[in-house]
Amino acid sequence: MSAPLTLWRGARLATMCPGAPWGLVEDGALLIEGSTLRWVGAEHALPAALARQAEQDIDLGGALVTPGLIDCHTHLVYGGHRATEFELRLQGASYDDLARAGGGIRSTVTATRVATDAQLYKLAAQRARTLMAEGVTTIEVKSGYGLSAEHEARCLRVARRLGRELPLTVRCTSLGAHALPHEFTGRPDDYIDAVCGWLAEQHAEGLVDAVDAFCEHIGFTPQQVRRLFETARRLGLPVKLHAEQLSNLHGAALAAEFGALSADHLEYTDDAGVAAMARAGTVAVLLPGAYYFLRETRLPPITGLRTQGVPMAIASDHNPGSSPGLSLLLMLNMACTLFRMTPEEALAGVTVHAAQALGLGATHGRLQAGRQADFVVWDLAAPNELAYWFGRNPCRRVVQAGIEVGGPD
Ligand code: DI6
Ligand code: FE
Repeated sequence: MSAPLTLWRGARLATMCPGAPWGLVEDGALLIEGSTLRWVGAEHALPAALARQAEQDIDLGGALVTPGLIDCHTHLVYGGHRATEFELRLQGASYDDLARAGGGIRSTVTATRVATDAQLYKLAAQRARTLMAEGVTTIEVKSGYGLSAEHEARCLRVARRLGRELPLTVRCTSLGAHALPHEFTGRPDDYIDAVCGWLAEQHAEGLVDAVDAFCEHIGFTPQQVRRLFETARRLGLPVKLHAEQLSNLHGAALAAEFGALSADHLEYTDDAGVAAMARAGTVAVLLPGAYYFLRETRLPPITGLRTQGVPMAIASDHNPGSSPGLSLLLMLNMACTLFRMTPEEALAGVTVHAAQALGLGATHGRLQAGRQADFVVWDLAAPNELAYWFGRNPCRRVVQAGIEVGGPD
C-alpha cells in the first residue's frame, strides 16, 4: 500500500533547481508521499488525478518555501567551553599561541573526556535543536575532541544517536586527526598510525560516513594527512579536509587528489588549489563564523572559486574555539557581508551545495520530485530576505522526511 499523500500549496517555492534564479516557482505546490517529494511545481500544472489522492490539503497563503537547510560542517559533540580563551584573545593572545601552549582544542579534549555519554548527548542535542529551530534538517557532526580510541568512538556514537532520536539527517565524520593529544607529544607520526587503526574499528561499528583532518602547522602535515587518506581509501570511506584556514600547506590540492567531498575554510588557498578542486568536483565549504570570530582578514578566494565553477557551501563550523555560533541564517548574512557572496549563492551554500559536500547531492538540497521531503515554510516573501535579516528567526514550519517537526520552539 502506498503512503498517504499530503498537498502543500499556495507557496512561493525556491526549489534551488537549475533554470530560473533560486529555481523560483510562483503559486507552487508540493505533493508529499511518505518521506519523499512525489510532485513539485506550479499548482496549475498539478495533474488532477494526483491532487485528488491527497488526504490533506494545506494552503500556505503565498509564504516562501525552501529546501530544509543543511549545516555541512559542525563539531557539535564536546564538553565545556572556551570563553576564557576568548577573553585572552581579546587581550592580544593569538589562536595559534593558545593552541601551542596546550590550550585550544586540547583544553576541550580534557573537558570532553570527563563528560559522561549522557552529558555529551544532552549538550549536543540542545545545540542540534537550536540549529533545527531555524529550519536545519540535515547536519554533519565531527568527532575530534576525544582523541583516543575510546573517546573518539564515544563522540561518534553520540553523533549517531542524534540521528536516531531527533528528526534530523546526521552524517558522522571521524576527525581523530584534529590535534595531537598530550599522550603523543613529540610523536605525531605514531599518533596518525593510531588514528588509522581506530578508523577501521569505527567503520566496522558503522560510525563513520567520512574522514577529516586538520592540515595546518598547529595540526598535521600534508604527508601525515596523506597517510590517513590512504587508509580511508582502503576502507572505502570518502574524505574531506580542514585546509588553508591559517596558512597555505596546499591541503586543498591534496584533498582534491583524493577526490574529497569538500575542502573547508580555504582562506589561504591559492589558484592551483582552486583549479585542483574544480577538476576533482570538490566542494568549497566556507566558514564565515570562524573567519569572523578569529578576526581573520584574509578572504577565501571567492572570485576564483566562482569563475572556476567550484560549488560553494556555507556552514556554521560550530565549535567552542573558533566559531561558537549556532545560527546558520547568521552565516548566510555573514557570507554576503564578509565574503561578498550573493544571497542566492548563500542559499545554494546551505542547500544544494551543502548536500553535495555530504555526499547527499542526489537526495537532499532541492525541492524536486523523488528527493527527500525536507522543507521550510518561512515568514518571508522573497528568498533574498533569508540572507538579509539577522538576529530574527523567520522560520514558521519545518517538514523533515515528510513529517512536520515544528518551527521555532
Ligand atoms: N578548525 C576550526 O575552526 C576548528 N577545528 C579546526 O580544525 C576549531 C577547533 C577548536 O578550536 O576547538
Ligand atoms: Fe571545523
